[in-house]
Amino acid sequence: PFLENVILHEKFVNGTYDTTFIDTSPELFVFSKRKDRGTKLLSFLGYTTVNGPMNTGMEKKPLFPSPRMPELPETEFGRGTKQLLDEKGPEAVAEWLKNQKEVMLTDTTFRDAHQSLLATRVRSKDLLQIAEPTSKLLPNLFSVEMWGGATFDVSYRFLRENPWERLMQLREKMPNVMFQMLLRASNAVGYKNYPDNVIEDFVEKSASAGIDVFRIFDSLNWVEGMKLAIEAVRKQNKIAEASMCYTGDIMDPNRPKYDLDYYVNLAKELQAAGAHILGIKDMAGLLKPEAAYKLITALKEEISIPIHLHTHDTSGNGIMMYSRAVDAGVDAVDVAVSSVAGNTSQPSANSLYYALEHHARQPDLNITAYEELARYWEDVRKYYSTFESGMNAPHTEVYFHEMPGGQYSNLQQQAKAVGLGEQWDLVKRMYRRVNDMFGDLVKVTPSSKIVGDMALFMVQNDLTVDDVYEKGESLDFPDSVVEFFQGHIGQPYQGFPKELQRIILKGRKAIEERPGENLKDVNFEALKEQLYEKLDRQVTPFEIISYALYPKVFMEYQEFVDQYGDVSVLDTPAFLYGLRLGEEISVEIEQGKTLIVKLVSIGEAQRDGTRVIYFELNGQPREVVVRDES
Ligand code: 3PY
Ligand code: ZN
Repeated sequence: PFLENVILHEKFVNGTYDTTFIDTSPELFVFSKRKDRGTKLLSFLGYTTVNGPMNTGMEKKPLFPSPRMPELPETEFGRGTKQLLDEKGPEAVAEWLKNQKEVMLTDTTFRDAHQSLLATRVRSKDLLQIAEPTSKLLPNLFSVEMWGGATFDVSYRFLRENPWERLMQLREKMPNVMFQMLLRASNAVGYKNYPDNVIEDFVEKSASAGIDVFRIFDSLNWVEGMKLAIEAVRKQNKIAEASMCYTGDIMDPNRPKYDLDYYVNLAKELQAAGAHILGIKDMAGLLKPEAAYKLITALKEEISIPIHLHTHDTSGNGIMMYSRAVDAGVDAVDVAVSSVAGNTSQPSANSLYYALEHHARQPDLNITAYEELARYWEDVRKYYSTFESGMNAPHTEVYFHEMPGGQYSNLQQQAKAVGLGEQWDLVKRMYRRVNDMFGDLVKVTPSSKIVGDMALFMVQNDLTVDDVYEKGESLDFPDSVVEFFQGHIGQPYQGFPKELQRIILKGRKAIEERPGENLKDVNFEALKEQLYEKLDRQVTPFEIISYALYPKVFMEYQEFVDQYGDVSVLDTPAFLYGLRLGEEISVEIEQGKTLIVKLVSIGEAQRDGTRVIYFELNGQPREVVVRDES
């Protein structure tokens, strides 16, 4: 904020400052609060105009047509599963689900689809605009998955918006269908184990802000690590969908670790732990059609709760797999609107509808509505093209590397960032080798990140598996790998490979108990005081839990808002690319209050790395100084 104050200072901008400038300008230390909302927004627009969507420099802003909106029926919201849950409770919903003849659908467009295709970058504005049509056109959905996973972190970190506001605003616009989130059990929406009372509080806040179905998983399928989260959800009278993550191949006799018995036993344990619904989380899309048939058939015989199946369509076999799962009696499956479906995302709702035509269990949905929603998403997806992974055809190699749909583009970015972009194929092969070396793991956030970190480490340092065993004593392994072998994210099925554990830990202590048992409860009152001091204002309970989960990310977000204001009001092209020369946009900063912003010109780069950007704000000339990061 100090730099921003300095470079926006009139004397500085006009070049009339001298060496006493800082000493004689106390206003420099009155941080950005004095800036009005218009100036803040111009500073942001100037910055993003100059630095582009990835902070890699000015990019030519493409012309985006306004997204095509579906025709909105002039009807009330149809009654949906939300009403059923609120009136009758979670057991009744589970019973109802089991009794449906048709396969029920969860639409993941608002969460996993864009987490998997667009690095989770879809902004609230684009979700809110289509929320009411979605809710009115698709009242028969089982649920809408719209939160959790990476959406929490990315909202604050990259989109600079408040994830709680997203949840609450969507809730207002979608009152009839249950909202679903992905909860990483004791890792909540983060990458590490949190103290028990943080998990309990986070679940309570999420439920009160609008979440109905919690899909809970542990990244090692360690039931011990899931029980607390399951209990916390049950306490809120919401639906605990405890999930087992699918890895390996139950049909492959050479891969006996994760066989049919393994999953059946796991499902029974989850049922006993209090699951209302069993989730099967096929996060990489490894479940093949005949395996799905066999798995669901066996589970239907062995457990009494309904089964909800999630997959990623990376291989291109998603629809065929769902078709076999439907034959075997799966109760619900996850799909996305067709234009953001397929590849690393979920299978297409539209395709499944037609694939099951004349099948007794064809989903009951308004296909015309889905086609209209697909047009909207086709247009919105273009905004975010810079975040696409480049995978645009079926990718059966996933059966080999087993990387989750949500990780693929992420790890690819990470590889590029450390200069391994050209060696991506090698990184993928190494990912599998690391998996095997680590004892064949379930790979999903955060265990997938640990495997990815190790793979990058080995490729970067030109190491083979033998090297790790032979030279391991002198290698400085990534922190996430060390913590994993210490047991800090839980215990893998059949334990750690002992010799490797010894090499990696170098005498550090490993635990076998639940990590949460060793973590002291967070003192929320003390956190509240701390935040009050830091922010100099009253804080909400939602802010306190966000700070408990992501202290650094949360504080950076606050600093950002201090400096630039609420940028969630901008349309996405302006948010990502800024303005074209001469372009004029209107921004509604609050109801009834609109700013008209025009970009007039961009000054030359200064020696200090800044530029002056000339705007018109409501017809008045205004200029801001921004840092050119390129
Ligand atoms: C997440 O944890 O974010 C996932 O989507 C895992 O598949
Ligand atoms: Zn997923």
